[in-house]
Amino acid sequence: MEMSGSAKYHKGKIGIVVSKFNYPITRELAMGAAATLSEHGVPAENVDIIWVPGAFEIPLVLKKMAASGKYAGLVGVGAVIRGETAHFEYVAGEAARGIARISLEEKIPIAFGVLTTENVEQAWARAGIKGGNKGSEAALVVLEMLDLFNQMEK
Ligand code: INI
Repeated sequence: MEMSGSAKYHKGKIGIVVSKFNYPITRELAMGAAATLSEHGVPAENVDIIWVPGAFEIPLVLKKMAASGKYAGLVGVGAVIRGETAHFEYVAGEAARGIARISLEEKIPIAFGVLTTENVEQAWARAGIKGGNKGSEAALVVLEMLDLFNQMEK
């Protein structure tokens, strides 16, 4: 995904909430997110990574982190794979709805880095093995949104 290239870190902590379900795909997404934050100058001590059981649990932990007031922005990463579950729609839908709602409620950027794919091959293709890493893209979106908020305050 092309970004402005201007995204840079300003202040505050960034949290990454990552689901264990479909590990090690989700590990690659979380590492992609953390690497991108580091590349853009976010010090490692300002990045918290928290593991949750599945994508369904991501919003609750994001909510607690956002409500703590300690975080400038958050990233939720996970992998929901249709081929392996009958309740794909519920898990993916609740993760997306929950993340969107918390971002609006708490007024901080929270990027949706949860893969929703038909099969494991598609998930790996979006986890950085063949190029794009959705966790990395999600982290960049948070930095770009923080830049935007900074501009809007001027
Ligand atoms: N959680 C995922 O993150 N990805 C999945 O593909 C998935 N599947 O296949 O079911 C999944 N299920 C677990 C779910 O997120 C919750 O942990 C569980 O329903 C308990 O609340």
